[in-house]
Parts: sequence; C-alpha cells; structure tokens
Amino acid sequence: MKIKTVLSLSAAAVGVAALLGYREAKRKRQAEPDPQPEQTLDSELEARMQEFMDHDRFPLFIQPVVELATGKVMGGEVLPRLDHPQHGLIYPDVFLKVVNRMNFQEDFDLYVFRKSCAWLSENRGMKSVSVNFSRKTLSRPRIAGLLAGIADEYDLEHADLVIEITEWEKEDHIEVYRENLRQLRELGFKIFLDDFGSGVTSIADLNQCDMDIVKIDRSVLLAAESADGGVILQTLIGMAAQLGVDVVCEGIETEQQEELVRSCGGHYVQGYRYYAPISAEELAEMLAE
Ligand code: G
Ligand code: MN
Repeated sequence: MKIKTVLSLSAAAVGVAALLGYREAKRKRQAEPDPQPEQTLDSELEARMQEFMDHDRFPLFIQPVVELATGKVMGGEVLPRLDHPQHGLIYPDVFLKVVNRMNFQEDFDLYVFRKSCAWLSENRGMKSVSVNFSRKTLSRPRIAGLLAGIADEYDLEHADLVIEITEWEKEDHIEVYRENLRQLRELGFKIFLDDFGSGVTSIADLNQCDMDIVKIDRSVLLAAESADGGVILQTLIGMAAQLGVDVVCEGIETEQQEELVRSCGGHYVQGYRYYAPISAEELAEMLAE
C-alpha cells in the first residue's frame, strides 16, 4: 500500500504531534483549574449533547492497525473526540458515559458510523475503517439494515466496514443482538470483538457469532509483561487461532511489548509504538501525498 512509506516517514512526527496535542490540552486544563467539578461537566455535556451532535462537534481521529510482519497498515479504528467550544478536545471515556446515561448510544453510534463512511468514501487509500458500537445499539431491532443503507449511500463495500463490539455494558436483548450480528455478517460487514480480556467481554462472547478478529485489551499485554511471561497472551492467541479468528493486540508502546506479541504468535498490532490516533483531516492529507 502506498500509505506505508508516507506513514512510516511521518509516523513519529504525527504520533508525537498527536500526543503533544493531548498533553497541551491536558496541561491547559490543569493550568486553568476547572471551576466546575466533574459532575458539573457531565451535566453540562448531558444538557448540550444533542446540540453537539447537531452541530457536528465530534471530529474523527483514526488509529491505524498494522501487520507486524510487513509494517503495512491494514485499516484504522475510528475514535471520535468532542470538540467542546469552551474546554477543547474531550476524550470518549469522558463523554461516552454521558451518552450511555442518556441512552443516546444508537443515535451516537449511527452518527459516528455515517461520518466514518463519508470519510472512507473520500479516502480510498485506506482499505477499511472500524467503528465502535455499543452492545445497546447492537441490541436494537433493524440495526443491520440501517447500517447497510448508510454504507450503500456512500457506495462502500460492506467488507470494508468493521463493526467493533465494545464493552461498556452487556447487550440488552441477547436474541436480537445475536440476530443482528448474524445479519451484519450476512450483509458482508466485518465484525471485531473489542476489549477482549477486560471488563464485561468474556470467553462466552466468542460464541455469540462468527468474529473476524478479536482485539486483545492492553490490560492483557500488561499482565503478560509483568507476571506470567506471556502464557495467558499466548493461550488467548492460540485459542483464537483454533476458532479461526485473527487477533489484534492493542496498546503496544514499546519494543519489548512488540517482541512479546510476536513471540506469542500475534500478527496484528495497534498502539502508540506505530501510530497514535491521527485526526481524519491529517490522515487524509497523508493518504493523498
Ligand atoms: O477500547 P478501545 O480499544 O476502543 O480503546 C482505544 C483507546 O486506546 C483509544 O482511546 C486510544 O487513544 C487508546 N490507545 C491507543 N493506543 C494506545 C497505546 O499504545 N497505549 C495506551 N495507553 N492507549 C492507547
Ligand atoms: Mn475499539
């Protein structure tokens, strides 16, 4: 892929820039102590969530996923931020809990999916994008048809769109959820199980449908590094392989972690060692070069 050379040349710069942006925002927040406690920010976000969505204040960032053997970019995970008029960029761990509390998951996930489709249709130097979906959204009836409709509006192959099942909370209606996943697969979408090894995502989830990829949570990597010398990581990757599923190891930051993943049989990686999340505009420019 052409993106490979472009990205590897500027990867360090972009990664550092993205991190600096983050630190800058964080430093700014620390320098001017927020007069409002966290709860007040939450209720402010809640009161303005609809406005933020209507005014399209969620810029997309995309973090490339890399094949270890070749260094090639296989696709990218879409990670939205809230561009808050007063507080600057706010991260999903802050605003998603508000989205969840408001029961806004479906509107929000569909909004991000549509935006992701629009971006991908304009940037075909990227093979595919994966979009996070809450289990709540995936438990709503007719979701598969809705997603297919949006993908078709942008003339995208369903196979270039990945539905990433995030943790956050358990599915509402297991039967509807399973049927939706079955339909999504039948329609040709790819399905990744996110955050495996953390929180509510369990081994039982591997049985809910045929997955294309399981994303192993960073916590598994950290545990492997500190204690068991990789037995758990190796076993998880082996188990996935036996189920005919590939694995993406998330949150790789160091060379040692990369070696650990390699020695445990992992093929795909995502993490600051390769690319930080890159703003959709910046990534578009890189792809265009
Ligand atoms: O749960 P999910 O896998 O969707 O979360 C991805 C999150 O992890 C994003 O917020 C992203 O910014 C963050 N992230 C990506 N790469 C790394 C990394 O190498 N280290 C750490 N600590 N976080 C990362
Ligand atoms: Mn994810």
